[in-house]
Amino acid sequence: MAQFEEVSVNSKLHPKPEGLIMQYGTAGFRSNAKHLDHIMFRMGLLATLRSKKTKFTIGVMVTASHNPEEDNGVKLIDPMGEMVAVEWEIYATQLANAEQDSLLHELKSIIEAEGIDLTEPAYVFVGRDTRPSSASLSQAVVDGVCSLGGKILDYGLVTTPQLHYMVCCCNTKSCYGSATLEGYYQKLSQAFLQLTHNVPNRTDDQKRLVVDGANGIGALKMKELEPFIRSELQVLLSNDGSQGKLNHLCGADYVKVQQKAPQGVTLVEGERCCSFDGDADRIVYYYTDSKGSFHLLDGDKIATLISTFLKELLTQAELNLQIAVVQTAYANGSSTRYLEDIMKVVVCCTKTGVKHLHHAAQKYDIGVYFEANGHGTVLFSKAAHKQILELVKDPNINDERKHAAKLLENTVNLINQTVGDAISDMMLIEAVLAIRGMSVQDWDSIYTDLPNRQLKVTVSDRRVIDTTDAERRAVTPGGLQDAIDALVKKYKSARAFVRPSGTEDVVRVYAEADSQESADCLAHEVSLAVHHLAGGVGEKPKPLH
Ligand code: NG1
Ligand code: ZN
Repeated sequence: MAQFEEVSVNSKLHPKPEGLIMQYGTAGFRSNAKHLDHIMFRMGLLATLRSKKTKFTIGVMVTASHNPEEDNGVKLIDPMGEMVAVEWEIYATQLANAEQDSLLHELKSIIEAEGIDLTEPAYVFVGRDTRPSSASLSQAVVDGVCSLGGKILDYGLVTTPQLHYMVCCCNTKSCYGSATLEGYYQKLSQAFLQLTHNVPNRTDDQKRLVVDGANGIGALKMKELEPFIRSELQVLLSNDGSQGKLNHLCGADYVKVQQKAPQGVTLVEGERCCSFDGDADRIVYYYTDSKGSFHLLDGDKIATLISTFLKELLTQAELNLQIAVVQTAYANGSSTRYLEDIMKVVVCCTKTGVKHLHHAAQKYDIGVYFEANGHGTVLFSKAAHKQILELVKDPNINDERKHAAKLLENTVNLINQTVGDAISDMMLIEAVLAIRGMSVQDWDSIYTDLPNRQLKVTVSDRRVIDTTDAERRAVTPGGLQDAIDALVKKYKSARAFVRPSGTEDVVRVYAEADSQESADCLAHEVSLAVHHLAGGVGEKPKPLH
């Protein structure tokens, strides 16, 4: 067939370095940008097949999120804006690793296994972040799509969640919104303004927010959004990409892991600040208190704020909908305890990676999911959304119920339900704080985080670590879990676990305990156990103090 001929010719322009093996991981493919050209071309091919198979538009986002600027990556977006189905992750890996002369064979075997009719049309949306390598890599995706006769809409520079949003809008025939940047800003900002504009007594201080754009795409998009929301929120943008390097000493990952303010942000006592990551699908908040201590409000605090707000609204609206919070093993123990014991909310724990949280959240009327690192959103089931809309229109209910229903309706419109979205989450958090008249300190004091520490250990093959129980226990290598259990016993209120990263070639170690010193010691001791029992490479991990 002519199409295969074209694939064959064009793939030679995007050759695979022989022997290079890559895995479609927690967030697609990620590595140094110089290894990715062939991967991009092939993901263009795969997205085209996925579109032909599903008869929907598929998205391809070129980004490496919070990784260093030199890296890049790619992930596929399924029709409703969710991460691509797991079975197709396997095809992605097969296609990516096929040597040049077996690419067509691999492609044909996917077509056959899925019974794909190549005469079906295919539509692919492409987007990219601000990395220097992203423009040429996204062109490689375009080449792949065109080689199989697919049609492209290239959105150019967009945040990851914006591209997810576009895909969902397109495939719902604009029911979710219009598939343009203007449409995205209009929908979200209107919901935000409706939530906030009637809130009494908001001072200028309360309307001000410092935003660290990580020198990335989020900063560009905040500039575009700003005129829409100016009347209710004054955004002070730093790390806007005009000088600094992407994610370098700034951004949500830096702030969360280092537990300190990013470069370029001078903390003023009590002033609310937030940081986006490199593709603006994560957000964390922070402030400094009168003693100059740094306070981080991460994904767990965000989930708590939002779920508490929603639960109150459901009570006021007299709506009987089940709300649940989905977390991962990285959720701070204090947050889980607060949600379960005080808020009486259902909490469930899944494996790391947004797709796991997203799927778990879909099981509830309202599923609030956040990773501790600040990636998250809220999902409303179709039935829940319908009940909210019916209540808003019901002429026979009192003002309090109507008001609560209206707030719920605007919350549904404000949140990007396709995936975690720093811009959308930021506006929802700002709206909730305004409506509830809370300062950032009030929010922070809902519960106190247990001190914690995250470390990385390099091992020769991180796949030797296999886990169970939502990654909270290591099954292999033998003896590792027993060693961790023995170490945890030495400390008060302690917990620790290890898992292989899906985005970096390291093993991650997490520990929490009743003091920072204990958390640090425990994390270090667990790192030593990993180094010793799981094939550590190089020097033994050094103590933190
Ligand atoms: P890995 O590298 O698998 O730990 C990291 C984050 C995930 C997720 C992905 C994708 C932590 C501990 N892990 O995954 O939560 O966000 O990146 O970006 O933050
Ligand atoms: Zn990201």
